[in-house]
Amino acid sequence: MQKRVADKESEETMSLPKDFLWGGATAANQYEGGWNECGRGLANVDVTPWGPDRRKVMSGTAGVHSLDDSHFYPGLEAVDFYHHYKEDIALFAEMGFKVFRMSIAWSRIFPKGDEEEPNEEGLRFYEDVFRELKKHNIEPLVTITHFDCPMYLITEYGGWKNPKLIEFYKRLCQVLFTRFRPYVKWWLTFNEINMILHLPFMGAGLEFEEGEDREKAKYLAAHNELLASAWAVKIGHEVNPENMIGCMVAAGEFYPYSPMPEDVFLAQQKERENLMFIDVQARGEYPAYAKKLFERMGLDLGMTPEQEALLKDNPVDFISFSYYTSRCVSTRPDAGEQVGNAFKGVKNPYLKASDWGWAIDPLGLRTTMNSLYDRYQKPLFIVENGLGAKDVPDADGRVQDDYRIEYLQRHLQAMKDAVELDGIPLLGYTAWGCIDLVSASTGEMSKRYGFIYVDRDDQGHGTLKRLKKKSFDWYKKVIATNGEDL
Ligand code: BGP
Repeated sequence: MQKRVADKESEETMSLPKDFLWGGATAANQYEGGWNECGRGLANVDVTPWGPDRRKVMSGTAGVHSLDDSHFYPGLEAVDFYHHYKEDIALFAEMGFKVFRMSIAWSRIFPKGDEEEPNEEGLRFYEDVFRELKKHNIEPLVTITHFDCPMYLITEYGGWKNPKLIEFYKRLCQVLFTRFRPYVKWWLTFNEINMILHLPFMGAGLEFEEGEDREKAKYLAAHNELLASAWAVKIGHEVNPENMIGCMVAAGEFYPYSPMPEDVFLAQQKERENLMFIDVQARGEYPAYAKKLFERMGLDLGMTPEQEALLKDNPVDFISFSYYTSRCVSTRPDAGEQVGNAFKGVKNPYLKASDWGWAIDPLGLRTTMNSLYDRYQKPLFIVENGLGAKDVPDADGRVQDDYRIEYLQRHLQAMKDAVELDGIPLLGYTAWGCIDLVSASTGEMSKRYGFIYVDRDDQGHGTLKRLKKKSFDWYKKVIATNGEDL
């Protein structure tokens, strides 16, 4: 008897939990399309062009407010989930998804952002999607905002710099939590909230004026989002105590390029930039180093005792994150080629990289999970991970994406090691861009992540037909065996 109990225990500790949430992740702005349907208003993501100007616009240094430019495709139509959701959800169900991550387009619910009443047609669209998911026993995991802000809130109010946006966001949350209570239990407040420091137009609708102190503006906007996030947790728990509400950060370790103490220190500073966000969302207060930084910057957040209590009393239920790569940093200008995207770093000589220069580092995922759990002791959820690649269908229309399978196998093994050998409580795993969608960094279709190929190119040509890639069958098997057979 004693032995049977011991065997059972080791069986349980040696595999992923039975209710592990396997699935895939998307975002409205990159997937949904239907940008001008059912009364949806214009959003920052609609006026972020692809091509050479994209970076400038995303970082808030080139204001664009109208659509008089053909460069805006393909974000506007994306891959048209708006009209294909039934077909897509059936494919996710075929793979065995337990969970599907998606986001709400804020301007579909409040077209300008500051209205008193929501747009019923927009609510109905998401209700239909949730019903369809329910039919297939798939839990929605909903990101309230994923790089998404109504354009009117930017032009009239200045984006998240303005604390009025907290009120508008609260209204959005109240509507979503109440209306979708029968369908949605899993929520994320802001996608990659730390991205605000790197891509402030995408992350917070920020545009900078000549001579404006950008650092101050970014941290102020971040503070407003952090307060809004705490409100979301509070409102979400009041509406339904069963709700599980998480924060979401762009994670990935910063490695010192060398053992030079200056490099080690720099890596720690970079790490702290990200941890500051989770500290507020999970522990309810800014870390001491952030308070000192604000002092040096001359930034007064004007925090009231009520706001302090709001943050303290409403920590998130779990910590979710995206993980694609680790970064290597150095203080030495001659340390090597600069690589990476929003987070720039030095090329890591020990790692291969994707076609976009993102270092492939499966063990880094396990390190990241350990670091996060050591610091916060909250359950984790991996809500983005995957390999962006230029997939080309063969003569039979099949994408033989063995490279993607290999990337995912190695990352899932590292994830399992973190759970099974390090004891990390992990709620689930949603592979990014489970169906091909528009890339956030390039605005193009040709950087693909999916298990499902979508016939659409960077110029907007293509039938939008969905085709299963080789990785589709592989992921189906992974889910069916609860990750035993990678
Ligand atoms: C994250 C975003 C996603 C997604 C992903 C992949 O930063 O949350 O929206 O796009 O990165 O990045 P990319 O599309 O640039 O390859």
